[in-house]
Amino acid sequence: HLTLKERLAELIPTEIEKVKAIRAEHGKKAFGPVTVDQLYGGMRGLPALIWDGSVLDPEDGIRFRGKSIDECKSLLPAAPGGSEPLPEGLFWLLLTGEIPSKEQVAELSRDWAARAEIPDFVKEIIDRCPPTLHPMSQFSMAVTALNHDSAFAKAYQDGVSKKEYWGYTFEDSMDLIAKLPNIAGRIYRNVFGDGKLPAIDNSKDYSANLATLLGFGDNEAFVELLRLYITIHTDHEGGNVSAHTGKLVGSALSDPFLAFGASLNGLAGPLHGLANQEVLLWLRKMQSQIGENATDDAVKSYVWSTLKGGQVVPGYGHAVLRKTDPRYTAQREFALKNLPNDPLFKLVGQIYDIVPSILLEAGKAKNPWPNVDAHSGVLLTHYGLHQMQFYTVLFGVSRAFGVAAQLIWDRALGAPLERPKSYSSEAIQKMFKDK
Ligand code: FAM
Repeated sequence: HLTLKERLAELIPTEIEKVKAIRAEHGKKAFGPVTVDQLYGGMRGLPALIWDGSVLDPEDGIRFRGKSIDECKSLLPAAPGGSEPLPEGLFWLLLTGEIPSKEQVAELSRDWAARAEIPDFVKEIIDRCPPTLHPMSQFSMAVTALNHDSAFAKAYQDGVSKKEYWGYTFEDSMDLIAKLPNIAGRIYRNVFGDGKLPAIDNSKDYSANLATLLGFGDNEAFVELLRLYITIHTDHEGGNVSAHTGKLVGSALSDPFLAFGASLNGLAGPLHGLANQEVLLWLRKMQSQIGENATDDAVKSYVWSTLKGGQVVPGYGHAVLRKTDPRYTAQREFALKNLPNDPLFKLVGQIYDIVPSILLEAGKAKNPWPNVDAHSGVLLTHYGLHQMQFYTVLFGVSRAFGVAAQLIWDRALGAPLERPKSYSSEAIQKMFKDK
C-alpha cells in the first residue's frame, strides 16, 4: 500500500489542474457585495479563503472532506478493542479526502512515534519557564523553537525549486504533529507534576502515547476520549483565528513551526480556544456560589449575573454556527456512554436546558447554542485531568492536524502571499460621501 506522502504525490498534479480549470472558468465571477459593516464587523461571512480539509455549515456543523462527525466515527479506523476514531485516520482524510486502511493508519502511528523526540534545547526552554507562565505561552514558544530544524527553512535557504516546497512542508508537518505530545507532556509534568516524563512507545497510537505522557496511559477510557477529542478538534474550516493565522503566516513561506506557533497564540485567546478553560472555571465558580445539585432558578440567576456583569457565557455562541455544535453532541454522547452519573456532566446538561433561552431573551448573541468548549473540560476533569489551564494545550495539539494539512496543500498549489486591502475610516467616509 501507499504511504501518505506517496498518495499525496499522486493527487497533487490532478488538484493543480482542477484549480487551474476552476480559475479559468470562474475566476472573474463575484460572490456578491461586500458591506462596510463586514470590514468593521470582524469580516463575518466575507468569502476570503480557500480551505480544503473541512467546511462549516451554520446548521449542520463541521464536515471533514464532506463527512460529518458521525460518518467519521463509523468510517475511520479505531484502535484494536476501541470504538472511537483514530486521529491518524482523520489526518489522512484531511489531506487526501480518502478513508485510510487500518494498515495506513498504523503506519502513521509508527511514523509519528519515531519522530516524537524533541531537541534538548527545546526541553530546556520548557524547563526554564516558570510554572506561573500559562501552558499555552510555553507551548507556543516550544513549537516556534522547533523551527531550528525545519526542513523547509533549510531547503529554502539552499534554493530549492517552488515545485519541491510541499515535500519539505510535509516533512515539517509530520515532525510538528509527532513532537506535540512530548511538548505538551513536558509542560504538563513541569507545571503540575514532578517534571518526570515517560518515553514514547513505538507500538502505540498517537493518543495512547499522549495519554501516557500526561500520566493517564493506563486508563483505556481516557485514551478513547483523547482519540475522539483530537479527532473532533482538528479542523473547523479556514476562517477561525487559529486556522486562519496559520495559513496567513505560512503564506509568507514561514515554515510550519513558525506558522503553527502563531496559530497557538490565537488559540490562547478567551473568545477562541481558551474558552474550554473558561467554561470549567465558570462551572466551578457557579458550584461554589450555588452549590452542587442547584435548582434551575439558582442556575438561571447565576447565568444572568454573568451577563449583567458584562461577561460572556463561555462555551455558548459562535461566529458561524447557528445550531448546537455537533462537536458538543459527540462529547455528550461519549459522556452518556461513559460517565452518565457525573455531577458536573449533569450540570452541563442542566445548563444546556437553561442558557439558550436566556441568551435569546438577552437578545444579543446570534447563536444561543453551545459550542465544542461547553463540554470538553467536564470530560477531562472526570478522568482526573483537573488542571483547566492545560485544556487549551490539548485543543492546540489537535488543531495542528488541520493547520498542517492546509499548509501542505497551500505549498503544493503555490498559494500566494496573503495581502488583503485595508481602509481607514476616513477613506470609507470619502468613498461613500455622496452615495
Ligand atoms: N454570552 C454573552 N454574550 C454573547 C455570547 C455569549 N456566549 N455570544 C455572543 N454574545 C454577544 C457578543 O459578545 C456580542 O455582544 P456586543 O454586541 O456587546 O459586542 C453580541 O452577542 C453579538 O455577537 P455574535 O455576533 O453573536 O457573536 P460573534 O460572532 O461576534 O462572536 C463568539 C462569537 C464565539 C466570540 C461569541 O459567541 C462568544 O464570545 N462566546 C463565548 C466564548 C466562547 O465560547 N468562545 C469559543 C468559540 C469556540 F467555538 C471556539 O473558538 N473554540
